[in-house]
Order: sequence, then structure tokens, then C-alpha cells
Amino acid sequence: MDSSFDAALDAAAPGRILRDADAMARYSTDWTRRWTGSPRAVARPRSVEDVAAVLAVCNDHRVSVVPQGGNTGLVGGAVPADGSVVVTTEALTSTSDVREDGSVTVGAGVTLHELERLAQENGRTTGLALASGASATVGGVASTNAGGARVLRYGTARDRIGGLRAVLANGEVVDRRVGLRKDNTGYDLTNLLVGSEGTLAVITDVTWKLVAPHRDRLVLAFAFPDSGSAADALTTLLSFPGLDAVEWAAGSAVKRAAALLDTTPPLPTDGFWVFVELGDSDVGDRSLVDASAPVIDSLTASGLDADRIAVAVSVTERRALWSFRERITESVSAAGVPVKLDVGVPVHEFCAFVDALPSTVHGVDAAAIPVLFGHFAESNIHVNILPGSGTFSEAVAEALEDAVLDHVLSVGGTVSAEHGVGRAKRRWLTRQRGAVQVQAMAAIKNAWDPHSILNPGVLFDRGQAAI
Ligand code: 2HG
Ligand code: ZN
Repeated sequence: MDSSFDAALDAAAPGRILRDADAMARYSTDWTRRWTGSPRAVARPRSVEDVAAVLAVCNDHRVSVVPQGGNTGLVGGAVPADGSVVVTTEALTSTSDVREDGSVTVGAGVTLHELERLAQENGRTTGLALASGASATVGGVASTNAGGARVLRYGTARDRIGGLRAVLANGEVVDRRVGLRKDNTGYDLTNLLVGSEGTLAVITDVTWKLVAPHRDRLVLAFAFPDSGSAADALTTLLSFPGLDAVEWAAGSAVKRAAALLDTTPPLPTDGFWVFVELGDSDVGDRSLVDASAPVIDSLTASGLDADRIAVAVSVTERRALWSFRERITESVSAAGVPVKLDVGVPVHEFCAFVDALPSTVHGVDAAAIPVLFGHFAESNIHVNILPGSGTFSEAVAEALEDAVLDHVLSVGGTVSAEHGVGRAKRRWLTRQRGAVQVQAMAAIKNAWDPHSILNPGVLFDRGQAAI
């Protein structure tokens, strides 16, 4: 690469380009520690004009660009390709006023927790709950169509995003920030960019549709003896009034979170835990405890022991109970570098799939330790697999992924329910979506990014988006 590129990059965003190895280190490896790369530079644009100028230079010189938000992704979707320029959106932190319709436009670098703070100051809430919300940015959430714990009530990021602004590979700007509630004028570019994982444009601003908050919440946990009894209870669980979330974790996963928290779980950890979160906005004048009582009665009438139910009322109690679910990811990371899979299966396959997972995993590596949890209402299973000792070789990691994902596909599930494809799941994209759909995606990619500079190796093999 000629030095004219470096000079042009410096001129595109003066003072905003990092090349020092130490300064670039935190942009080079992602949170999972499984993915890493060596960028040639990191650009920290402060405005959409900076982003446009950086992209135009990279496009002219055919240098790869890797857009990066909070670097909390789990599929290697924002890890630099070697020799690429990382464009971090962390300095894009503008915020608009909250409008009368509850929408607000913020820079892509605003974190989810900052957006939540802004929402609460204005008597609203974001409707998106991610354990990584302190670091995850709105731009990253948009690019990956993040899900989280409250999808049941508020949908995924896609449902909360009313508009956005993004810079195309050649530096041109697509501005859809206005986010009109009704606007049937041609292709929906906002929804195309949401979930496109940085392969079509760099999202610089997002218009978020805030929602009305609850006045009160209630968190419940149920320690079912096994997955079968939990699955049998799903319809009843989904009949709780004011439902925000129905999550699950194997008892053994709860035990890990408890060890991390240095505390004792309030219920037995032999079986299958379900966590339910309720909000009071739609239960009228009744308290959540009163409103939920009939459903609890029907669960006990169907055979669940009352001493396998925990109810958390105060903020402190709710946080404590919820942390047995929310801190599992952290407890897994503390134990080693896991193979992380995020699969979804049809609801009627959930039980058989979860019960078969240990033998699926042990068929590849008898010492491997599956840690299972996820989003019960969406039949979404976070399959984390820890090595019995040391670290998995790449070959064993791939064999584990193949064994689990083959099973997922054989029952009509998805190899990525909410974390995206990134680099990690690319091998399965054609098997998941079929050649016709992948070619349709590649045609879009090639039209928007003809020199394939944006996030190469994500979704498509590097240089293989061609049709
Ligand atoms: C969650 O639901 C996140 O907690 C992380 O999606 C899942 O660590 C994981 O596998
Ligand atoms: Zn999740």
C-alpha cells in the first residue's frame, strides 16, 4: 500500500487516525477473545462528514473498512480483517431532543445504557435490555438487529428503530433519520441496513422509538425439575399478565452464575429454571403480585412444588434474582474461552433438542462442558461449550459447531437466532438460507459495495460475494 493512502486517510479525518499498536489493541480483539485481527489504522470520526471522507478514501484505494461499535458482538462481526481500517463509531455521540411521538435520534456511538438514561430522563424507556448495554452501542445494536431479554414485549432492535443515517462505501450518505411512521415510497432502506452487519454501509445515527415505562415490575423464577415439565408449562407461563420476558437457564448454568456472584441460589439447581419478568402497565389497578397469583396457582395445580418458585418484589430482590440469568455469560467467560452458538428451534422441538445437546457435544469431545440458557419465549438457545481443560483446538471447535448446527438445521431451526452471522456462522449461511437467497443478498452487497471494502469476511467469504 502506497503512503499516499495514509496521507489521504489523515487528511480525511485530521487527528482522528490511530496507528500505534497499543492504542489499536482494544479495537483488534473482540469480547469473546476468540476473534482477533491486525488493522492498519483505526479511524475515530466525530461526524458523518468524517465518516464519509474516510470511506471515500478507503474506497478509492480499495482498502477494507471494518465498522465497530462497542465491540461486544459474539460472532466476530466487528473484528478487523488484517490490513483494514477500523471505523469506530464511539465518538459519534450526538443526541436530539425527545420528540412528541417518543422518538429520539442519537449518534451511533451512544451506548444502550446512555440511551436508556436519556429515555428515563424523558419519562420513557428504550424497550431493549442487553446484559452488555453499558458498552454495546446503538449503531452496533442496529447493525446486528440485537434482541435481548424483552423481545417478547418490544421486539428486536428492528422494531424499535424508526430511521437511520448511514454512509455508503463510496462516501455518499443515505439519510432516513426522519423516521416517518407512514412512508411507502420505495424500498425500505432502514430495514435493509438493520441487521446488515456493517456489510452495506456504516450506520452513523439511529432514530429510536422509545416506549412508555412500567411503574412497577415483578420478577419470578421457577425451578422446574426438567425441561419437559417447563415446556409443558410454556402456554401457562405465557398467560402471565404484563409479560416482558420469559427466559431460561439449565440449573447447572444458574449454579455458575451463583458461584460468580458468590451467593446461593434461592431454588434447587437440579433442573431447568424459567425466569419471568412482568410489568404493570397493562394490569389495571391490581398489584403485579395479585395479578400473577392465578397463573402461579395454575402452575402449582399442574404439579410444580411451591418451594420451587421464587418471587422478587423490591428492586434489590429483582436485580438479585435476575442476575442468576444475566450473569451466566460472564461466568462462562471466567471459566475459559467457549464455543458460542446462538440457535433457535421450532417450539415443539425445543425440549428434545435441549435434552440431546449434552450427548451431541460429548460425541465430539467427551470432556467438553455445555452451558445452556437463553430466551424461552422465543425458543432461543445459547449453547456455550467450555473446554474440559485448556482451550479447544480450531478443529475441535469446528467439529462442535458442526455437530450442534447440523442438528439445528435438521429440525428446521436457525444457526443464528439473535447474534448474527459475522465470521463465525458464515460457513452455514448457504445451508441456512439456500443458494437463491444468498445470491439475492450477494447482488445487493455487490451493488452497494462494488469493491467489497465493507466488512470483508462477514456474511460472505472474503471476495466471494460475487454472483
Ligand atoms: C444473552 O442472552 C446474550 O445473555 C449472550 O445473548 C448469550 O453469552 C451468550 O451466549
Ligand atoms: Zn441472548
